[in-house]
Amino acid sequence: MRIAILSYHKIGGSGIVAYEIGRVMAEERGHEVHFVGLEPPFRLKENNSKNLNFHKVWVSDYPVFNYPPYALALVSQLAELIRDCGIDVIHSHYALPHAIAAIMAREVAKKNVRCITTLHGTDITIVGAHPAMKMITCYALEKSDVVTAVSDFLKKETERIFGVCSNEIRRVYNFVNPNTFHPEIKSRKKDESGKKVIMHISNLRPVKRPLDVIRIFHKIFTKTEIPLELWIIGDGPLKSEMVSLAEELSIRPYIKFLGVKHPVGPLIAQADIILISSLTESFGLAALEAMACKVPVVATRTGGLPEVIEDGISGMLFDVGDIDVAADKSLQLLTNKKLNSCIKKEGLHVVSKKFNYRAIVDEYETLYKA
Ligand code: GMT
Repeated sequence: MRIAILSYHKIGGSGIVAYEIGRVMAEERGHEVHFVGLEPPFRLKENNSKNLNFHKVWVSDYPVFNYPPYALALVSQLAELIRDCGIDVIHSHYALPHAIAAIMAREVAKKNVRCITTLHGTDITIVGAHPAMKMITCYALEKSDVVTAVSDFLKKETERIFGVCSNEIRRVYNFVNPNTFHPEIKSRKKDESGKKVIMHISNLRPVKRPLDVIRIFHKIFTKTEIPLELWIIGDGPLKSEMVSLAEELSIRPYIKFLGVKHPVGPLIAQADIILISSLTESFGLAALEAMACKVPVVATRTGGLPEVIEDGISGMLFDVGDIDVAADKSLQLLTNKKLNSCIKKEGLHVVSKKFNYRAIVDEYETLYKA
């Protein structure tokens, strides 16, 4: 098959998942994959597989436009690709504008191309649900041949927001690349002083509640003698507020802001705990990445995270904003060796069973062919 994959190919869960689906389709299944977007998937640089291609969307910045017309340029250039390369399937990640662009490009090219749309979260819960965007998002859901959502939570949320549409939404979970995320991927040895590293990875936006991470770390810090450090991976609008709060709580010297990192697997594998404090997460890919590296996760009981983590079995959950419980559960993981090792083991087991990458790619391949 010739498959076009549309996504925001920058650092972010949906771009990573889109790239990994394309990579497996090309490398392991022999399909011809064409990524289309404003920038190439960042992991594509390390891959020279002959079946993987990237097509940059060229957008006019002619001054008459208040905003460069990305969606229109994408439709036109995708229609060309359908015509020139004989695309069979377009897999759109992030509904807006990708699902609409796919449907329009199929019309423009006048070809019978299968349109698969994968919903990732904020494309539905924030952007698509906005009254100004609701009708076009609903149209995209109706006109796609198949719509998938990355968790049962997101499937139900989409049905609640848009009502039951003629297209049944299928839940297809996310997965991680086991070559990129595994326990032996550490790039440095753990600190010999016995120091424990608590890590948070996100784009530091309000939905991630990164100030809670500082508060939770502070609480743990005041309750134990164990030497601790907090490593923040990623960057975003709340970074300065995090620094101020850390200074106010006198814990700034124990916090490292490492910025955006790539590859992130070797860093994750060095952590003793991954802390996720989000208000909502349709899936929480960072949790699965940590579990694949055998690092225990302490995360909020919200959105799709309870589908990824079973509390006390494959990780720890706490209610959004409950700093005390998050700190207590983190301390249990730092001090109770048996619990720590059971949770790590079960986390890794879940990654290879419930979120098995081959089984998930099989599901997508079947949907491409149906
Ligand atoms: O808004 C974000 O957090 C980014 C967004 C994306 O497009 O990458 O993440 C969403 O998709 C990821 C991959 O499916 C999920 O792991 C994240 O949970 C989801 N984010 C939210 O629902 C907030």
